[in-house]
Amino acid sequence: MTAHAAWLPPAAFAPLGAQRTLLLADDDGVARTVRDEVTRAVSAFGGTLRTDDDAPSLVLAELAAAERSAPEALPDVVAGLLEDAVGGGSAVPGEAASSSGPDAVVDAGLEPEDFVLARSGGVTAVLAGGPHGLLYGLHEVVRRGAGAFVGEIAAERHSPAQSLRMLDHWDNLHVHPVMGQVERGYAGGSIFWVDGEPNPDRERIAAYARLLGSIGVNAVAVNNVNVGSAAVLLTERLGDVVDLADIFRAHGIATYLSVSFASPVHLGGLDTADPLDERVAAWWADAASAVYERIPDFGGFLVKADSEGQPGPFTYGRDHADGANVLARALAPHGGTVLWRAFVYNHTQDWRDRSTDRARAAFDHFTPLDGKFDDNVVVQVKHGPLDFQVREAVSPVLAAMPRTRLAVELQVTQEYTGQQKHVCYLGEQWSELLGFRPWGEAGTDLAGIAAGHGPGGRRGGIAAVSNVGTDEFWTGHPLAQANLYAFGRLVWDASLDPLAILDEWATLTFGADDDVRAGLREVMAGSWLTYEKYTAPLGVCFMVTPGTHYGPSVDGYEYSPWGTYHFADREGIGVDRTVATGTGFAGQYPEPWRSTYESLETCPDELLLFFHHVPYTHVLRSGVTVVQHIYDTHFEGVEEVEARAAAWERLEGRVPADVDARVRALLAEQLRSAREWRDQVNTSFLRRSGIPDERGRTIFP
Ligand code: GCV
Repeated sequence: MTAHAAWLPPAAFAPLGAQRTLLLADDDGVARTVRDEVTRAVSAFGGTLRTDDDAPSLVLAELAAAERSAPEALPDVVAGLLEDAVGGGSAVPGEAASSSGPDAVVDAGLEPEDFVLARSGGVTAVLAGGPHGLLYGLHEVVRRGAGAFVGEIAAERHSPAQSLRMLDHWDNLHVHPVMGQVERGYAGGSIFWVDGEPNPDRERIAAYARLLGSIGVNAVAVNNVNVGSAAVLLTERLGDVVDLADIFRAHGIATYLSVSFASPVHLGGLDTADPLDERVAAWWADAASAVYERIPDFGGFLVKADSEGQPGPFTYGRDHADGANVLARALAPHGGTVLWRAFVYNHTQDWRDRSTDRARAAFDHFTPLDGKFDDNVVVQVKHGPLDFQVREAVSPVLAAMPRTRLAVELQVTQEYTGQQKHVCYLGEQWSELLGFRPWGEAGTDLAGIAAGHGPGGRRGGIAAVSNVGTDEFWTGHPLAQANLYAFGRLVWDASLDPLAILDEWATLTFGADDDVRAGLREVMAGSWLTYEKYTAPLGVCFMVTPGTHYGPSVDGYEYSPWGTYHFADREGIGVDRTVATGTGFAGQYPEPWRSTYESLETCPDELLLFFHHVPYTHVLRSGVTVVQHIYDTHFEGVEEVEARAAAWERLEGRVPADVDARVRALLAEQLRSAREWRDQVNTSFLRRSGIPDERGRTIFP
């Protein structure tokens, strides 16, 4: 295995590895993983590890005695499970039980994924509610570096905000003739399969699982939602899934499978996949039982149905609740979950028909079904109503199904954000999205809805499409590793500052070097907004090359069956999605956003063309006209890429040479591509509008 260490290089473990650690945990499962991590760290950096899984209460009593007679004999770090640790009195040696200490913090009980971190009297303590919490606590200590071993840390309780923190792989068993092996993958082949067979490099998969476990990801769907020939993973190739589940389990990650809704026909030989047919229900129940026999902690199924050609319940005149529930009932006896995607729209639409608006589709299909999904169904909703655009409105479905468990779907793979050739740090985009409050300031935000704090109190989670592949840097662009890292951290706690996450990633990956950290901020912070500047303006979306989705094509989707248009003519541009005169999409939001988006006066500039068709001379809230904004942002976007590339050059010699070489080559491509975007978009709107750039810069009339 020749993969880059990403954010877990040995050096990241140096501060922990120099300590004397006492670990009170079993030697199996996820706890074993923790033990292995600490063992590796102490053997590399001169510390010691004492483990005790027999009688933790005795160990703690012994420690308490040592604290009185020989404090120097105390370990520097004590980590263990709450159940083991509390028996011996104070949960943290060096600290007498008090109303504000860890004992008080844990009194409320810890869930299996929770942990408490504290430091007192020279001892750093991690107490977890279960092995998963212990793993997350270990990595919190690693992230803090030397800071975890100085001074005092008042007991902090850490719990994941989301119970489902998932990555979806769009990996195919074989190389697809158009999509490649990983659909919308920009980092080489699948790490799970090579030429249709399981990847023999199990170490590589284990290294990936380790990276995910360290950032708190706890679920992975291993194959593409466009299931194709991988449908057999549910039956004759189940062994592949068993092997992957064994690897992921050790890192606290449950394995899910994307399944084809037509499996009862294609795999089961039935003449129908009608979800209300008893034979179909029985087939799914048998298939699920067979999976659980071999993978008792299997997560469940992920389903793309009636979407972009995938089979689904519409074929049988059934709705999506019928479809999801037949799978849910097969999984329910085993504790499994169905993740049912809401990405359902007509992809064979007629561009001449202006009444159909793709943005409306998920809401129109799904909200009438609110309350009809079984308890073990989570409806997974893309963050926007279209398709992971660099800027689009937030999906109104997320505010409209209080009786349904909802998961927000993000895209770590950079399909529409530079395809891992462009630097585009997405932590800032996700932070903004997850913080969006559909009911205004007083209501909860998207992260809160997913976490079960919405009006119906139903818990879903957050999922995202993974960006890794067989590339030596995992993600093609080495800096795209930060997106994977930020996903895990924000899904654990969406209130974290995305730039602090960026710094954290930089420190773990490149070491505690202030100049490198500052340099990486210059290259990466705000790069999502830079990308927005030189691509499609003001929320208009989809000016990309059809098919590949890379590079500019102003009218690429203008006359297409996929239903993504901008309606630009010589007078103006934008999609009228108002209730008053347009498609009515703005009416799918609750107040205050319904009115905010409906009105030209209040619609935020960055989404103006998503909601309104306006003349090029329309003056934005920023004070400039639409067409001048297009010119300005496209020139600025390229200048910003130039500045970011220059900032990277200043890091020469401070980052490893292989990373430097790859990033430089990609920055050159980003610059080329950004210039192409600038010139095509500016020229296109100069030619259409006939309005020159106020500042007379070079455009190509
Ligand atoms: C897996 C977009 C992508 C498709 C992808 C689809 C989806 O349309 O271009 O490649 O298919 O989203 O999310 O299902």
